[in-house]
Amino acid sequence: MPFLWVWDTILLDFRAGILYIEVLKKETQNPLKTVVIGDIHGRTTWKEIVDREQDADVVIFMGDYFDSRDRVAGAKQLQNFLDIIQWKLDVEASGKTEVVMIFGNHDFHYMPWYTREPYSGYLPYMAAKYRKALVSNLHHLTLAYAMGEVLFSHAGVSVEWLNRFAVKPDAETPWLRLSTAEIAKAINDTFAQFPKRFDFNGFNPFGDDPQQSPIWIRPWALEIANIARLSAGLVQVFGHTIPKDPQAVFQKSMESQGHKYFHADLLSHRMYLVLKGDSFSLQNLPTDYFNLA
Ligand SMILES: [Mn+2]
Repeated sequence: MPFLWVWDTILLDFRAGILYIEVLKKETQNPLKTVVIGDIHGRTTWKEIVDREQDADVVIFMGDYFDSRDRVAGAKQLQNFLDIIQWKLDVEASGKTEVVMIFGNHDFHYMPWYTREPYSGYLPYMAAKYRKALVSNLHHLTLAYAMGEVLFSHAGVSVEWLNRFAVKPDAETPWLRLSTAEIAKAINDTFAQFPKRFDFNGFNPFGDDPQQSPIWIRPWALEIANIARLSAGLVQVFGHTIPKDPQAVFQKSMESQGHKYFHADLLSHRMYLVLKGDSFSLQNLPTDYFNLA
């Protein structure tokens, strides 16, 4: 029955056509929305962001929950961290939003294994309380998070640090050939087994050193370390370093021909990043007239 066969095929193709268009429509109309919140440092600005962005599918905190830059009292910093944890538990229980909390260098010096000199903002009289809060909530924190080809970490991931310090699934495969998810897993496995490998290393006092760790490296060192040595499609999002001119830095990231690097330490500018599908945008919070610096 050639006619029916042809008819059937057309119908099937037609059905497949409709299905394809529908799937495509769904993806372009309602892509995954990810909201990226910069380094906290005791600030409650994250509450304004999550209030505005209630349709977010994923909310990512870039770390550094402690060590205020604007004299937020220690007890308030602690409460703010616990508020973030509680909010994470609440929205995750609702099933609508996934919350990712990245671990930063200003959280690292309160951990039990840390034996070196603490750095700026450290509060000795709060250290035991912060340590307890961090240790008991460590399962909520992560060093690296992969979403497709986008890799989130506090400061950025350098292949030089990976080569020297990371627990690698197999020694034969170069990092260039590993997926973003495999890189994130290697980083998190390293933290679970050898947390001290995230310590400050290298010679530049500011951290601008290509072998510096994912909680310490600065953008310049990160970019030069990775050229042609990590997958060209990799996009990295990091906090840790406040860009002076967020708009200009964002524009430069958008126009980059190689790896793309997005700066997300934007809370002090009252800004944050949104990733919808695979397109990034820079968002402004309304001016806070009660707290103008
Ligand atoms: Mn930092």
